[in-house]
Amino acid sequence: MCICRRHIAVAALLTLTMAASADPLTVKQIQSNTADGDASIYDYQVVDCIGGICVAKFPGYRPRLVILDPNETAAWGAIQVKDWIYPYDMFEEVQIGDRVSFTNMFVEEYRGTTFLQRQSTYSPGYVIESSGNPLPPPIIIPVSVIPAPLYDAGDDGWYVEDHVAEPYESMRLIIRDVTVTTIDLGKAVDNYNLQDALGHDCWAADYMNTDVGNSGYHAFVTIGQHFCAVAGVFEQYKYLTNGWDYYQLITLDTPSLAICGDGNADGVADLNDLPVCLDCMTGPQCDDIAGGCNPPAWTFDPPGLDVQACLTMDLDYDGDVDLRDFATFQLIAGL
Ligand SMILES: [Ca+2]
Ligand SMILES: [Ca+2]
Ligand SMILES: [Ca+2]
Ligand SMILES: [Ca+2]
Repeated sequence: MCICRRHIAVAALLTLTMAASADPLTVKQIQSNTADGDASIYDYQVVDCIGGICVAKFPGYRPRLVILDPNETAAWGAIQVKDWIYPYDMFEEVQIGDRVSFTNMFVEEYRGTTFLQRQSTYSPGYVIESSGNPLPPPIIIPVSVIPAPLYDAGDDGWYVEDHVAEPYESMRLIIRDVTVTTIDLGKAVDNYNLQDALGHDCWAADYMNTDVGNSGYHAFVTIGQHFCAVAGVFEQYKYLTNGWDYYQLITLDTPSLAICGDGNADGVADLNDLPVCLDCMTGPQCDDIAGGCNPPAWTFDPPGLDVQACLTMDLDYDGDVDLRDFATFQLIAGL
């Protein structure tokens, strides 16, 4: 992806002439105040931001942090922050689990996703407030909330019907019980369609996935593959003059693609996954609540295990890992 010259020129101009003057904004204020349900009204402005916890990092063309406000974990709570200044010391210094605040950040709507962009004049532009904070768990949402785009034969384009998914932009999401039905979709021909048991579709991609390399799909992504859960950072890609407006769930690593019963994320459910199944067994605290746990078992999964690891073991999708799941695990794993 390249940045158009106009953006660079405007950003350069703003760095010379603008500094944030109002009170610091929350991530939610930047994201949720939109003109059209999508683009932030702060686009092209320079703002201070209270920030949040770094929950992911992506060392791409312009390295970026994914920041989640721990007080806004249900919606509108996340934003990506681009480090525009070589040698990218903000990106290098900020670690996952750091709480970070920002000053004099240029708000940029780029291809449908809202970014904060670090500026040189007001460097460093960020303060690491604390480190080692627990990461708010990704939120589980229905596939129907993040619908795939629809094909428009009139101009050979793919567009979402509306921007109902916008509140989840840049948040870490989990969808459950989905199957790969199509690949090679989207602008970069790297999207795949995930369909849930009710027939709802959404798009995903693996370009941030650390276990994939520079391009292509994770090895688990093949047509017909079912996942107990798929986790990722949610993004929009919009390029209306070229026929695109869609949202995509970007997986981050192998455990993001959680195959049922495959607790150790090696692609096979077998005896080697039994320890994860036992670790995730939630015991009697979940047994007396109809429909499973409240809160669900994955919110108190064992330290050192990804949320997705326990989701590989909730084989009836009811929020817990109990003896019924264990019985199914035995079947899947051939024990
Ligand atoms: Ca957007
Ligand atoms: Ca946005
Ligand atoms: Ca396994
Ligand atoms: Ca269960």
